[in-house]
Amino acid sequence: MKAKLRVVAVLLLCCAFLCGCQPKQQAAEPALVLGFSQLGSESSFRIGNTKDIEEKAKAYGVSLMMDNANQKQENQINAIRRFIAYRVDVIAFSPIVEEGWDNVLTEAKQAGIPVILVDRTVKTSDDSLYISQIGADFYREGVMAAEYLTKKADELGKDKLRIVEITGTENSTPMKQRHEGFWDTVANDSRMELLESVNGDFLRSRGAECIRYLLEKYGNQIDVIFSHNDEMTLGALPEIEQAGYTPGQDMILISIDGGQEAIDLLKEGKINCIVECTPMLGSLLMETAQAVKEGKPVNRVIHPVERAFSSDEDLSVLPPRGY
Ligand code: GZL
Repeated sequence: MKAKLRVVAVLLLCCAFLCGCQPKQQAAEPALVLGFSQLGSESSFRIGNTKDIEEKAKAYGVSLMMDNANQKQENQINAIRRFIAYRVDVIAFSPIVEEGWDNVLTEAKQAGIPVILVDRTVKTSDDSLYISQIGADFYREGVMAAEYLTKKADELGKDKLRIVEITGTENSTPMKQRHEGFWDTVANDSRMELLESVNGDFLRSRGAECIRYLLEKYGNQIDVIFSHNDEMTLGALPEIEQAGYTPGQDMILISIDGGQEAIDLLKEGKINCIVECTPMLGSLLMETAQAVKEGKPVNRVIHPVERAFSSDEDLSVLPPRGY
C-alpha cells in the first residue's frame, strides 16, 4: 500500500512540475490596425478592389476599418478624420479626385499616422503627406490603348480614324493620365482625328448617355470609341446596337479595366481591345502597411504589372478575372 501511495505522490509531483514549466503564452503581437477609405462602388473594378482588400486583410491578419465614401470626397475626408481619432496605425485611401487633401493629410501627419495612397493619387506640394502610392500607371494604360489603335489602323490600311472619347471622373488621376497617354501617343499620327471628348464619370448609366449624344451628333462618322473604363463601355454597347451599328466592326471599341463581363464581350468581338487595370492591390497594400508600421523603407510608387488584351488573340486561355 505504501509503495502505491509513493508512486501516486511522485506522479502528482511530476505533473505539478510540468505544469509549472509551461512556457508563458507569448502575448500575440497586436495586429496592425489599418483604416481604409474606399471612394465608392461605381464599377466592377471598385467592387473587386474593395473585396480584394478585405480578403487580404484577413489573410495577413490585419485589423481593417473599411469605409465606403459613396463617390463623395467629403465622406473620405470625414473617414480619414475618424481614423485619426481612432489612432489607427496606418491610413490608406483611394482619392476620388487629385485636389483638396492637404488639410486632412496634414492632420494625419501631425498625429504621426502614415498614409498610403491606393489606386489613384493626389496633387500636393508637400510630398511628406503620404509615404507610398500603390496603383496602376494610368499614363501607360492610355499609351497601350493608342498603341493598339495605331497597329489596328496599319492592319486595316486606314488613312483616317475619327475618334470619340468617353472620359472618367473629372480631375481623377486615371481620367487625366489615360487621356494624356492616349493623345500624346497619337499626336503625330495624322490619321487620328478627335471628334469629341465627353465625360462619363466612370458610370455605366453615363456611358449610355454619352454614346447616345455622340451617335446623335456624329452617327456613322464615328470610327473609334475610346472609353476610360469597362463600366461606361458596357453602358454604351446596347445603345450602339440599338442605333443599328455592329460594335467591334462598324466601330472599334477600346476600353480599360478588364473585368469578366467586358472580357466576355471581347471574346465575342464586340469590344476590340481592353487595357488591363487590376483592382487586386490588397497584397501590395498589406505588405506595404506592415513594412511602414515596422519602420522599414517602402517604395514611393508601386505599379502592378498590366497588359492589353485584343480580340484578335486567343483568349480561350484567359483564367477567370475575379472582378
Ligand atoms: C483605375 C480606377 C478607375 C477604374 C474605374 O485604377 O481608379 O476607377 O478604371 C474606376 O473602373 O471607377
